[in-house]
Amino acid sequence: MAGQQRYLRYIVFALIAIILLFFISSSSSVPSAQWPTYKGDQSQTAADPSTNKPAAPQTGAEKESTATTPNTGNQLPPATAGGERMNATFVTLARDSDIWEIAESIRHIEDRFNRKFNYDWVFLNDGDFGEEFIKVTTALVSGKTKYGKIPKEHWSFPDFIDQDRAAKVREEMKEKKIIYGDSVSYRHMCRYESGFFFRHPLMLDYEWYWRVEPSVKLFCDIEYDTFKFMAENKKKYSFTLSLYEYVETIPTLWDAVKNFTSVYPQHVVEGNSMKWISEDDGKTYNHCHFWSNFEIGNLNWLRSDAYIDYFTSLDYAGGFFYERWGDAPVHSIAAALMLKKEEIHFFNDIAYYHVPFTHCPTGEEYRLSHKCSCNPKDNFDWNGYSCTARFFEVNGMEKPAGYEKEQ
Ligand SMILES: Nc1nc2c(ncn2[C@@H]2O[C@H](COP(=O)(O)OP(=O)(O)OP(=O)(O)O)[C@@H](O)[C@H]2O)c(=O)[nH]1
Ligand SMILES: [Mg+2]
Repeated sequence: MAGQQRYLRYIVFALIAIILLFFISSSSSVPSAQWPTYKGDQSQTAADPSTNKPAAPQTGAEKESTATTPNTGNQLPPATAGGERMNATFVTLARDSDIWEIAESIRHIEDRFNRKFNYDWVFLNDGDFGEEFIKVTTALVSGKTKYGKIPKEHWSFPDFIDQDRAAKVREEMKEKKIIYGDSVSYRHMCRYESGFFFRHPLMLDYEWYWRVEPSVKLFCDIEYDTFKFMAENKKKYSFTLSLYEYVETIPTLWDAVKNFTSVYPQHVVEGNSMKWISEDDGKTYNHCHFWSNFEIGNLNWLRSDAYIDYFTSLDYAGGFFYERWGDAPVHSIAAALMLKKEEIHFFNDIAYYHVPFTHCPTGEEYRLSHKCSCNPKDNFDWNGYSCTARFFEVNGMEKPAGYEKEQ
């Protein structure tokens, strides 16, 4: 019995010794007072307690010597560009359910451009935006955010449309497997983007817009104010990608355009880009269009009598519902006929992606100095299905150096 008690005593002593050794070793290497004080949420930057300012980012050498997670924090001073701002806004048409795809687009635009310029962002919807959509997008945008509901009369069948005829067309297009051919909402969307977004009360405050869609990407830093560039260089409309439209979606669009130009010849300007959209001086349309999911443009031009007459005339022709006219050819034909050639700008320096096409700037020097992450091999510009080479030719512009390698 006495032997057992002795063993028990040894075991208790050994345990106490191990616990003491553990405490001594863990407190001797890092004095507890050196740990930064964290306030609240763990994602917050560790603050310098004397100034309450975020800790400065560490240099590479410091990182190596401390062997702790780099403490760059999320409160770096704002990298705001100086100078005047233009009267401009981003604009996005979206459903509440597009929230995360829009969040991705905003993050790209903010990181590459808007964190320096802090332009506003208008969100438009035929339905309602929920609390989460508003909370998330407001947190992501560095400018003011505004949310607008589209009035019913801008997102419904006009009374001059024969709904049975429109329904029959949708059935036929479904059978022919034409993309979005059977969709009613897609048609309202195309009509809205063609003729109404720039007249929404929230948009009336602005002169310039940059259109953004869900899940788009920017691949290069943009170091200057693109809106100011447009104004200073007398540009009214711009693009990054161009291509040929699906013929089946616009069989009579060109007839409607010709009808418009015969009624309103005064709206067609001299020195326009007819050559870009027609190979035979306007007899037929070659289906070239600017890809309008990206646009930086002038709202006053879209609100002008010329454009409104154009849209109204096309609307009465019925092709938004009896065919499936897209806002891309509608905007593009308007820009090509009602703007002077020099008023349309190709942004080679805005590296852009919307499924399935990429515009990756031609020219390695530019790509490196602007931290571009796109693969030049993905650049669509010099592909046979793009209309951008034709744009260069029609405008007498020299193609960027190195374009041959990307063909
Ligand atoms: N509020 C609202 N927005 C819509 C609706 N349909 C499309 N949109 C928006 O309109 C824009 C164009 O629609 P998309 O679905 O992207 O059309 P798309 O670019 O031709 O086709 P994708 O290849 O699918 O992107 C996007 O900004 C959409 O979020 C709709 O029914 N309601
Ligand atoms: Mg899209």
